[in-house]
Amino acid sequence: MADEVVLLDYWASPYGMRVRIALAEKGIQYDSREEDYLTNKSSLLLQMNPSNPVHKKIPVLIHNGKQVSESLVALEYIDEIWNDKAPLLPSDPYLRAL
Ligand SMILES: N[C@@H](CCC(=O)N[C@@H](CS)C(=O)NCC(=O)O)C(=O)O
Repeated sequence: MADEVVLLDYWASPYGMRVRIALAEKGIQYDSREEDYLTNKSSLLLQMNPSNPVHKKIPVLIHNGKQVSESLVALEYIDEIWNDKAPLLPSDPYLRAL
């Protein structure tokens, strides 16, 4: 079964851009949903962001129904899930930490 990937995003968000670049590097097809994140958060954004309960920020990556918030965490997740091409982060833990 093909992966279902949705990104709750806003075009000008540098955090969203980080996730968009990661998905592009990996060649992942995804459904991008533009959010009015300041004044009118969608019900999907409110529902899919339990790990950021106060601000419900974008971006949120939704992979086969499971949410990942925080762009750096999403980056690490993308790198681990689609690990067959285009490594994004160094494999050495210290270099990764830097
Ligand atoms: N640390 C977060 C920052 C994300 C962030 O600040 N997103 C902003 C848009 S660029 C947001 O959704 N703000 C909504 C709010 O604060 O209510 C990340 O890296 O994903």
